[in-house]
Amino acid sequence: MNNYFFKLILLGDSKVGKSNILSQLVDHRFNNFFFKLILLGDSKVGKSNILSQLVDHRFNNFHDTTIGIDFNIYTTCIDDKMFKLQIWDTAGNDKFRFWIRSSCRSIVGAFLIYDITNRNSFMNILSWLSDVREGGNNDIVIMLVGNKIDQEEKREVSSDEAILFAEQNNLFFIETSAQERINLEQTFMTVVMYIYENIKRGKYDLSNAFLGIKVYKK
Ligand SMILES: Nc1nc2c(ncn2[C@@H]2O[C@H](COP(=O)(O)OP(=O)(O)O)[C@@H](O)[C@H]2O)c(=O)[nH]1
Ligand SMILES: [Mg+2]
Repeated sequence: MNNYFFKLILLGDSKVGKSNILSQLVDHRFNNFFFKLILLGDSKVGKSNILSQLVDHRFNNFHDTTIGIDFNIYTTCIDDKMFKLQIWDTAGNDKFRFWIRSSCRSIVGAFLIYDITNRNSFMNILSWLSDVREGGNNDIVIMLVGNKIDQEEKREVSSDEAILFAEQNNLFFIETSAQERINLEQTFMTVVMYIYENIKRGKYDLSNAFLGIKVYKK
């Protein structure tokens, strides 16, 4: 439980040490990989709660409007490797759309989230997808996420329909409940493992600063 939330920014020339100041402040652990990911989707589909449940096991019954764009850090382990995920949470309204679109530029993975009890939020996935495909790099890994499966009786989007959409658009697909903490780790692990496999297969040009991946050498 936090009493206050302050939003601060680090500014300065490239290579003055901004990122290192932040990572040493937030976590002192050694990481092997750093991935930059983004959560997209209409307002109120549950993006901020998916992130806060994943990172802090915290669920908020009220919709707390995300200010523009925000991020949280989640650290996970596969085999003997540490992965630091910087996960960007966005406000789903049009006021911030330009900002969100330009943020997609340096992202390696995106989660397109809709609310299974709100058909409109599913219909809008197509425009979130075009933001990612137009703004992001070609190799971006994308997962379609149907949230709020604890509200089965109010469901407006069938799993079959979403699976078909995911297949047609070459997306991973999963259904979650932020409230009940269902499938949250699996959602992120699926994408992280796929990116990790791509790195091992040499699919990425790791010298590209806009790739959204950093590989740390010991
Ligand atoms: N029943 C249910 N409600 C949820 C779930 N996830 C989020 N909510 C609720 O949906 C509303 C919007 O959630 P929020 O995370 O702020 O959505 P955002 O605008 O996409 O960040 C809040 O009232 C949450 O309590 C879920 O998995 N199940
Ligand atoms: Mg939010």
